[in-house]
Amino acid sequence: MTTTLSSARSGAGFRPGALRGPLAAGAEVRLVLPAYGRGERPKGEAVPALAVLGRSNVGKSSLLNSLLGTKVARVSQTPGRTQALFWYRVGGRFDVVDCPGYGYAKTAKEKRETFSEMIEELLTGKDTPVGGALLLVDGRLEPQPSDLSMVLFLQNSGVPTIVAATKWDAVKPSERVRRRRVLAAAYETPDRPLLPVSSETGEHLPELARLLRAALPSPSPKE
Ligand SMILES: Nc1nc2c(ncn2[C@@H]2O[C@H](COP(=O)(O)OP(=O)(O)OP(=O)(O)O)[C@@H](O)[C@H]2O)c(=O)[nH]1
Ligand SMILES: [Mg+2]
Repeated sequence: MTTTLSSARSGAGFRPGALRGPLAAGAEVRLVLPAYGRGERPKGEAVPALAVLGRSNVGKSSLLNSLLGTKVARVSQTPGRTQALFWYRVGGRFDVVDCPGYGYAKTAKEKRETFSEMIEELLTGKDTPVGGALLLVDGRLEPQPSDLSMVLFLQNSGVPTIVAATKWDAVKPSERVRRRRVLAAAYETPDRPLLPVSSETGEHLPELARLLRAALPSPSPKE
């Protein structure tokens, strides 16, 4: 299944490179593969990939939609919405992979295990090793054990990682300084930046897009 989303981009009010969709910056975004099983990869020549990771319901699909400026990924109030690894190709240059969330107990055990094997293979596998990870943590909450395990796993696997604290619009201005300090103490290192973001208001999305683009390997000369 391949869905072309150029039609969504050409809607009224779309301005290439504007705040809307700062990661896509006007490029075409296509769903190239929903992967349901281990080892599934988009056909053809591989391009660098960014994995979008985080607990169920943290706001991965929403953030992707805001970063790409499309309604490409399905969003839900119910956790466990994303049930495959969705590979989106941006301008034919790089892939962004929307992953199923971890930590949702109601997803069947077998499915959870398959997802977690698929994510591990995506992050550490030999074919198409991922270029980097965007790890989302809930900006409203104290650091969660599953997120701390994930960040350790990424670190031990040598996957370059950017952490985004989501739903920042829902953190009271009076709590932001303390919250940010706590999150930074848990996740931020000189090599691993942390940015508080909101898909609702667009706060810090241009900065996040810049960091993500910088994390991608530069195109080879033939491009
Ligand atoms: N206030 C606020 N709510 C948000 C934000 N981003 C997402 N949400 C809400 O959080 C819920 C989950 O969003 P999703 O984007 O589906 O989360 P997900 O991480 O993709 O979830 P799974 O696919 O189930 O793992 C939805 O009700 C969103 O409207 C945000 O920036 N601010
Ligand atoms: Mg999702």
